[in-house]
Amino acid sequence: MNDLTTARFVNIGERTNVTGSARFKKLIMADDYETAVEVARQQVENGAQVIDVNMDEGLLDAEQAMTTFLKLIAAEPDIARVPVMIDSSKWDVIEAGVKCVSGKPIINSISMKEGEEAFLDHARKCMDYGAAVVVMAFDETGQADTKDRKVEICKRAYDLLTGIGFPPEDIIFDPNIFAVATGIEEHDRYGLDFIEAVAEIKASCPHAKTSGGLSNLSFSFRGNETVRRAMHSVFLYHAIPAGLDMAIVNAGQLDVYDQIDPELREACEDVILMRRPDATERLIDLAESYKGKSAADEKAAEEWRGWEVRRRLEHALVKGIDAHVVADTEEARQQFDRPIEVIEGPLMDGMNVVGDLFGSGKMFLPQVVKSARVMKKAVAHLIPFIEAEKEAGAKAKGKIVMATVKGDVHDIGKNIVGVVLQCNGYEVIDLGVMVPWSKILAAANENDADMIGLSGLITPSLDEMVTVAEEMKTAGMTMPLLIGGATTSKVHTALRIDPAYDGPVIHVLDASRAVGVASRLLSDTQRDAFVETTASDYAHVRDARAGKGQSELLAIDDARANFYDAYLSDKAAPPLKPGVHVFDDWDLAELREYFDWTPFFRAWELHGTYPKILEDEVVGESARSLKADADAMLDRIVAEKWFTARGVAGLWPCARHGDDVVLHDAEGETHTVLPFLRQQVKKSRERANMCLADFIDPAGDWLGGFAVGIHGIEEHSRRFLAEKDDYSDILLKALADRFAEAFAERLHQHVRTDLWGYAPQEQLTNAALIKEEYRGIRPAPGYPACPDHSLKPILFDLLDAEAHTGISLTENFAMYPTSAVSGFYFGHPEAQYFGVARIGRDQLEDYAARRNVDIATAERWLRPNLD
Ligand code: B12
Repeated sequence: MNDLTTARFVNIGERTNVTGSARFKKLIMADDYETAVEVARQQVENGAQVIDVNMDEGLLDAEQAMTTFLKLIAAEPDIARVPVMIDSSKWDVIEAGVKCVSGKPIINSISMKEGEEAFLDHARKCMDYGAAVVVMAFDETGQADTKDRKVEICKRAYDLLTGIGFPPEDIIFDPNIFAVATGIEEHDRYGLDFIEAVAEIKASCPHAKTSGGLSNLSFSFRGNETVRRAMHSVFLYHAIPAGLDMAIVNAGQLDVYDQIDPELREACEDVILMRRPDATERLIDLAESYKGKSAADEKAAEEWRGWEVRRRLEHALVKGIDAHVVADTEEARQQFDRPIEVIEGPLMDGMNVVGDLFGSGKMFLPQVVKSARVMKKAVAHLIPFIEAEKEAGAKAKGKIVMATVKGDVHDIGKNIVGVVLQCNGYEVIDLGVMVPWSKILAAANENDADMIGLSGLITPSLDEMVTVAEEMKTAGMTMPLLIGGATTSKVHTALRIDPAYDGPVIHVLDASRAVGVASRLLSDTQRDAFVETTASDYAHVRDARAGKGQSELLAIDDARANFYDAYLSDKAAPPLKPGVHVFDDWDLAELREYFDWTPFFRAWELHGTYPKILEDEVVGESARSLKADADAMLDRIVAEKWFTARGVAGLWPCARHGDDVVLHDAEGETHTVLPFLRQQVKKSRERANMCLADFIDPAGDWLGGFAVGIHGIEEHSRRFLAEKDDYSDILLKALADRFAEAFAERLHQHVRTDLWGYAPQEQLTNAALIKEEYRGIRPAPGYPACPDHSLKPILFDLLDAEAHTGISLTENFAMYPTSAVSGFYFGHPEAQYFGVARIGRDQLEDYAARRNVDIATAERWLRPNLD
């Protein structure tokens, strides 16, 4: 498995299935939906990108259980962000489920079991729901077991489906993974047949996807977790390159291929690939010795210091140990004729090992960034010698100019990608943040760059990226343009950026994929095919968008009529301390106690929930080491007061006027209008078209606002960069972000218990705060419930935020310092988060009038909600 082949692979969470998980079944049977929802949350946190929900249990009312559960998870933003796979053998259950899902659902499954007519009837209904569909390789004569049957049935289904206009990219074939090593000879080919069938199906059914339920494979080894995990990993190792796009799997329970005991790995491979007649017997024998045994522990010995210097350098790079690197580099320099040979020889060899380990998922991001630090220190030691000899420096694989676009201030993601590319031998020219297009183009030309990489965190940056692409076109450039950052997406890149430029445009999801993309773009043999495939993929995304009916929208008046009818007599009492409150220097030691660590690990591409992630079998070691480094830096940040946490909170009287909330000062003389947006997507029965204004009483109420920012990173960032220590620089910024979020959490608590005071007795643990078990919400401009960033200047005026906190706004409404959060406080007990999603032209025009701006400006502000 390498990064290119695993890059597209999608894990489907399997634990919310009553037929596959005894625990989930028990929870549903006991009506304990609250804990059942937590199972879904854990799946997502453990990396599931889709969750499969199945309620097919004889003693259950499956339809009712499905709808209850789906409605509950739809209300949880961190679960609802991943698509749901509605899994049932009963069509009624599927139809009931589909109605409860607001995003694009995946139906699991339909088949030709009852003939073509029923198959097409179900397929048409799936199309009506805009759903993707899993098609089981099952026909009138039964389930496909051989490769030929799998291919034949899928091909036939594909022709039938595309014949009725079913979008091919919404078809997911499941060619049935069956148990192997059962002792029955006919089962021996099952693994290999599946893998081979996947390759053929992908070749003969363009744009269709393939999937499978992985746990069946190892059914014969129930109770022997080590062997089951090894079998699953080995199977995916071969099936993904063959074209398997997704699988229903417990993502947290996969082993890293290379870390499986080689004897076991070979035995699993023999069985899955049917490499020898006695494969099953041998695996069964071997399996005995793994019962109850956990993965072997490798002890890192200090003996490496005794190795020869080349090996020592490689070890230091792979392990990220910088303690002896300058001495070792010097020793190597003396052994070589020219200093450059140390870079091109042992150091690059070591970095290639790092690159390979990372690319194949055997090493994790924090370790790679530490390796880069070792490399940079070694190179820094050699540079004066290279210059003294007037030698040319080491030749890079390629040159990339990178920048965070104008109006945006975030750079963690860009910096991580930069480090990873440098580790792999690319020269990165980093222009920093808030970079206008003219500077990006000039730098690319002056440096004769091979490609440009753009980064952005907030939605206004998307338009800025289109501008860069347009200007590159005007300038007649043809070099590839890479697009990345939290707010970017393949769809936006395909719809808006790609058409604006004639050269290749590639969306890169994360750091792990950046090297694969860069190396393909610079490869003589792979470039053309890669560029062509990506371009046709994006063209396909555009066609699919153009042809596909999007979810139906209500007229804005009808959406308003279906507003959320909050029980207004429950509204919070007037605040104990109204007005604006300034906090110049909140105690950092206290804020540290309010950290939510999970996003910190996610920023380092370590997926899982804190604190469980520390014990995770795959990433636990990496997570523990990262946490230890973070704690050590935190001790210094607090003791030496590196940061200053400045914030402001305000509470004002207000009233709802339609979708606006109008705030007035104490005398009722001046008014500030806060216009909010309303959901317009047509809802299934009983669900409201929400708008934040719905939580405010038209007869008079209160609303709050806040802004918090962490000052002081620059000095330390400069110091780390001067020391060639990107690792500490990224750590510093990631911790500053944690402080910003912790401050937002702590200030909100202070507002609830003291300033507004509607929850004076509230006593919640940090875990409960992270789960938002308190009353009231604090939506931030840019977040899904109020997606318009342009509300920030209004909020900042109300709070006099710039004067009170030193936070300023860029032309695209990003806040500086970067680690900053601002938003509103709603105190009503029913106030909740939701996503505004797509809105209609009528609301756009209405909004422009309410904001007193022209349509083009409103369009620019609301663009992400108009597509
Ligand atoms: C943590 C977080 C924050 C942190 C810090 C953000 C940061 N430094 O990354 C804090 C708390 C400060 C924050 C603040 C805000 N945030 Co915020 N935040 C997040 C969150 C939860 C995770 C972001 C993260 O971890 N980044 C970690 C880095 C490593 O990832 P990354 O930047 O995406 O980079 C990776 C890839 O994208 C890629 N990549 C990045 N750049 C490049 C460049 C190239 C060339 C390539 C090839 C690849 C590449 O590789 C990187 C490494 O793998 C996201 C939601 C989410 N799940 O993404 C929201 C999110 C990014 N935030 C959002 C918003 C709105 C805000 C605020 C405006 C809210 C507010 N009103 O206060 C502010 C803005 C702050 C400011 N200064 O202006 C929105 C942005 C979308 C939008 N609607 O605009 C998001 C998507 C949440 C959402 N669903 O609405 N946020």
